[in-house]
Amino acid sequence: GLGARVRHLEAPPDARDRMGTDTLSVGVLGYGFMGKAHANALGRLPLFFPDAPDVSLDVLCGRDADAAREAADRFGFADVETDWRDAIARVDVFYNLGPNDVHVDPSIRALDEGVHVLCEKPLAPTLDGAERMAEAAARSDAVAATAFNYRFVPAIEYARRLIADGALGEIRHVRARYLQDWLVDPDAPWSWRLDADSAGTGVLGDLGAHSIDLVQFLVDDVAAVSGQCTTYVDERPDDDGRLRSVTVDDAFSAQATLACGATATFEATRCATGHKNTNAIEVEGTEGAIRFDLERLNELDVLRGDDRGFETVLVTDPDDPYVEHWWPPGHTIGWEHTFVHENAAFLRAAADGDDYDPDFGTGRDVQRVVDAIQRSDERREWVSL
Ligand code: SOE
Repeated sequence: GLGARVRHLEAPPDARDRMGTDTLSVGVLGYGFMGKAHANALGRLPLFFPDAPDVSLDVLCGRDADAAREAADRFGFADVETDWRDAIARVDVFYNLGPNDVHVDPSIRALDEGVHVLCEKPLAPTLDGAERMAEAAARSDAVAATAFNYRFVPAIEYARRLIADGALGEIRHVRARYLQDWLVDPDAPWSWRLDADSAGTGVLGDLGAHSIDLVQFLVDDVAAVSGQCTTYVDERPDDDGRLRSVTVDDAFSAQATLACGATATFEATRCATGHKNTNAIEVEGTEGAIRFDLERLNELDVLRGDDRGFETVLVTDPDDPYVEHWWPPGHTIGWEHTFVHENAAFLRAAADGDDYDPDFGTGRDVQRVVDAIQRSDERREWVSL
C-alpha cells in the first residue's frame, strides 16, 4: 500500500480550498503506462524521500469514468473526473500523462490557473504547441516540468558532473541511440503513437526526444542537423482488426553539430530486432570518454585520459547521485526509480516555489530540434537551430 503520509480525502468538493496545509493536492490525467509509473513514484516518496512534500492523491482523470474509477482504486486516488477542466480546478499539482495531443490545452489551462504541471514528453505533437506551452509557463508562477526521466538515472547525473568538471576535456563526439523492437512485426497493432494527429511524430518525438534531451543536458545545445525519417509499414490492424494508416516515422537518424563544436549522431527506431529498450549514449573528449546503456543502468563505463581502457563504475555508492535514499552499495536500482527521483525534485520545486529543470522551455527546445530534423528530412538539407 501507499505510505502513511500519502493522505486521501473523501470525495473533496474542492481540495485546494480544504487543504490549507503544506500538503499538495495532486490530479493526474491518464492512467496508462505513465499513470502507473508516476503513481508508483508518488507512493514510494514518503518512505524513501521523507523530505519531499506531502501529497494527497485526489483526482484521477480519464474520459471513461468506469475505467478511471478502476485505475483510481488501483493507484490509490480518492476520486475521478471525466473532464480535465474539473480535475485542474480541484488541485495544486496537475500531471499531464495523456497522449501527446492532450498535452497542450490542459497544461496551458493549469498554468494559467496557477496549478503546477508535470507533462510527459514530447512536450507537444508540434512545435507550435510546445511554443505556446512554454509561453504559458513563462507567464505563470507555477512550476512547469517536462518529464525527461532519464536525467534522473544516477549514472547519467554522475556522467554530467564528470563532463561539467572537465574530466573528459573538450568534447569531440556524442553518439546517442534509442532502439526498441515492438514494431518489427508488420502485424503489431496500430495505436495513437502511430497517428500523426495524436502523436505528432513517431519515434522521433517519442524516443528521439529523450536522446536529444540527454545530449543537450550532458554536453551542449544542438546547433544544426541533417536528418532522415523512415516508415517501414504503412498500415497496421487496430484492435478491431481494421487496417489503419501509419502516418509517423518508424525510424530516424541524424547527424548534428553542437554549439561547442562537437559532432553528434542520433539514431532511434522501433524496428531494431532484439533491442527492447536500448537507450545508450557515448561521449568522447580530448581527455577521456564515457559510455552508458540503460539496460545496465547502474553502471557507467569511464575512460580517464590514459590508455588502459574503460573502467566500469558501479554507481551505487552512498555519495553517488540519489543513492543515499535507497540501498547499501551494490544493491542496484531500476527503471522505475528514475520517476521517483523526478517526482521528488518536481514536488520540492512546486512546494518551495523554486525553478525546476527540465522545464517547459527545455521541452520546447527539444521540440525545436525534433522539428528541425523533420524539416531536414523533408527538404533533404541541413537545418540550423
Ligand atoms: C515507447 O515505447 C516508450 O514507452 C516511450 O514512450 C518512453 O518515453 C520510453 O521511456 C520507453 O518507451
